[in-house]
Amino acid sequence: MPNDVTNTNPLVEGVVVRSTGSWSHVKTAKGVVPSRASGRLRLRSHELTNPVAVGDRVRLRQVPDGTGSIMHVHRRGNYLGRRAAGRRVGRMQVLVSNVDAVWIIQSVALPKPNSGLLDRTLVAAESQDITAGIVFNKVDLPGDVAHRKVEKLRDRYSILGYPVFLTSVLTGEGVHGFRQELQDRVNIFAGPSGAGKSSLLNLMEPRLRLPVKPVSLKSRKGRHTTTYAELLWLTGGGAVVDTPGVREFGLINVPPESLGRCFPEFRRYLRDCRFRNCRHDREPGCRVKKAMTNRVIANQRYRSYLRILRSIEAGEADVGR
Ligand SMILES: Nc1nc2c(ncn2[C@@H]2O[C@H](COP(=O)(O)OP(=O)(O)OP(=O)(O)O)[C@@H](O)[C@H]2O)c(=O)[nH]1
Ligand SMILES: [Mg+2]
Ligand SMILES: [Zn+2]
Repeated sequence: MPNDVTNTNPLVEGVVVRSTGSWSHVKTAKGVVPSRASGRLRLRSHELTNPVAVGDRVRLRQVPDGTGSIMHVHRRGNYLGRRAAGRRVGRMQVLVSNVDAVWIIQSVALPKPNSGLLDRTLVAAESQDITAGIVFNKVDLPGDVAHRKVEKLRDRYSILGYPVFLTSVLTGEGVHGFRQELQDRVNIFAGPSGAGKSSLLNLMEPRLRLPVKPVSLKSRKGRHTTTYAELLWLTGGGAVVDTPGVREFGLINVPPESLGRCFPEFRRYLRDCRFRNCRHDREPGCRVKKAMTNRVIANQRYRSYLRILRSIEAGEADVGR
């Protein structure tokens, strides 16, 4: 914390466009100001690992050395957040705030699709009423089995109303249609490392020159090339937040009784369950379960729901221990 911050330094409004640990870049009317959260702000936000996230609208005090001290974060319209991993478990890591659309980018292979990660990210978006969509990238890669799997996934999710794009950075297939969806919105690219989030952005906006790295052939996983979240402007309007790849997406701030609402295909049945607080698990008279038995709700999605429910219930039990 710079000690030359005084009340006489000017206050400026801005938007956080990059977040790297303790430093945030804030775009103001006078340019980008590297800034840190004020001590008071850091103290007050003990339940977050990052009191300031990309997308936040903030008020900062300018310091003569050209940096800023973030005094206030304006109320977030929404956020995409996950349970922080490691020692900070139990706290929330906000990946981005004030977004219009979350895009979950996965790949046909290298790394292969992960529907658990997909469903969890969708739940995080749904819990905040953020529009979500899915991209399966690298359709140029060979492999009949992999392609059939992706086609099944496309059908499973597009029937729920999620836009699904099949793209290739190598051939350009599908990229134009996807690019149109991004226009004039603030978007976030989320997904596992190596799926091609930064590559897609480079293809759409070559001037960005974001670093990309080949997937490890040994582990068949990405190498965590993007190391911080950054808001990047699109030509003609709109923006994308490129994020570091995630291995897992722990949910936080999603109470077990509201998880069903985060599954769009469950919603029409929720009112008809016998019990108002039905968790659609072992309760008698559960309409969601009946719809699953009647194959109106996909078995995979219901199983995914149960897995997420169990993990949230286990997380709940952690509290106060
Ligand atoms: N064959 C093929 N390779 C691709 C495609 N898109 C990206 N790649 C390759 O996949 C690797 C990983 O791409 P990145 O763009 O770094 O992936 P990322 O999702 O940004 O990864 P992180 O930053 O680690 O989260 C690079 O070697 C890319 O060249 C594609 O459509 N087809
Ligand atoms: Mg990247
Ligand atoms: Zn039920």
